[in-house]
Amino acid sequence: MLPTGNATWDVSCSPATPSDSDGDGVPDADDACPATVLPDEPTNGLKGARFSALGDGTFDSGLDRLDGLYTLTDTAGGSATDIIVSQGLGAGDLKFGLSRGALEDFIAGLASDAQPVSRAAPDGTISER
Ligand SMILES: [Ca+2]
Ligand SMILES: [Ca+2]
Repeated sequence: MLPTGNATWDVSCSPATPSDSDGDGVPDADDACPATVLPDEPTNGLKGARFSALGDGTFDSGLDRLDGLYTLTDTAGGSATDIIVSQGLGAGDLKFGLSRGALEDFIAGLASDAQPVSRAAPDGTISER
């Protein structure tokens, strides 16, 4: 049986899906490049181990075996063009795709910017000797 009497409820709802302004699959709150244009295509076509972002959230390369190895989640929503521009990379990257080294450097830079994980105990206590 339900309790009787007056009860108040304080309920707030958040949207079912967070907004993703550029539609790259990475929510705005997590998107390092919130104005990504997809797909980004190098002007002269992909060459070898160079990458560009497709519309499906993965990176394509000039080598079939590397296709899909990296995703827009890995780059926090940054396309090859976003990364080339933000890192001030050369015209060669725009012509032939982002080099694998530059792509991996960008991803590594994102990881090092991450906030340190809190080590507080779940109940908030701090044990002392
Ligand atoms: Ca996004
Ligand atoms: Ca983005």
